[in-house]
Amino acid sequence: LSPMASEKEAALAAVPTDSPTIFDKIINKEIPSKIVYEDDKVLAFRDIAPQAPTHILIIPKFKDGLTGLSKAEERHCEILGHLLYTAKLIAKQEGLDDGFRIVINDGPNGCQSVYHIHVHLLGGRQMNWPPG
Ligand code: IU
Repeated sequence: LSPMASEKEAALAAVPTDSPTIFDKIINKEIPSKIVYEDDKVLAFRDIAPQAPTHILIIPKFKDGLTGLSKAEERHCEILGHLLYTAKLIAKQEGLDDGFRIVINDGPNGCQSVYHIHVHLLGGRQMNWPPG
């Protein structure tokens, strides 16, 4: 299986849940990750299966029901904006001056495998469109 196929399989096997996920363990530093940015609201770390030279996940420290974008409520607008603004700051920090890609996978069709909202920041190579 290509890495992309196995990620799709992981996504299709994932059960949407509001329970804690592996990302809570990363936030609590119970399991190690390569953290590139952190403040009181968000954490950003390198994806363990990078799909580009730069592949970083940006997540809220407090999920607050935001398992995925499809669960967003008006109260989440501030954290959603903060996640995107953080992506921009990290893109700059990573030297992605020629551009980058932001992805939020949602649900089985979107290939979401971890039910704690996360923004993918991908860069360092030419991206393609349409996506797979
Ligand atoms: P997705 O949008 O839910 O498909 O993305 C989940 C990502 O989390 C995926 O790119 C994984 O490689 C990544 N990831 C990780 O970085 N660390 C982990 O312990 C696990 C998944 I599980």
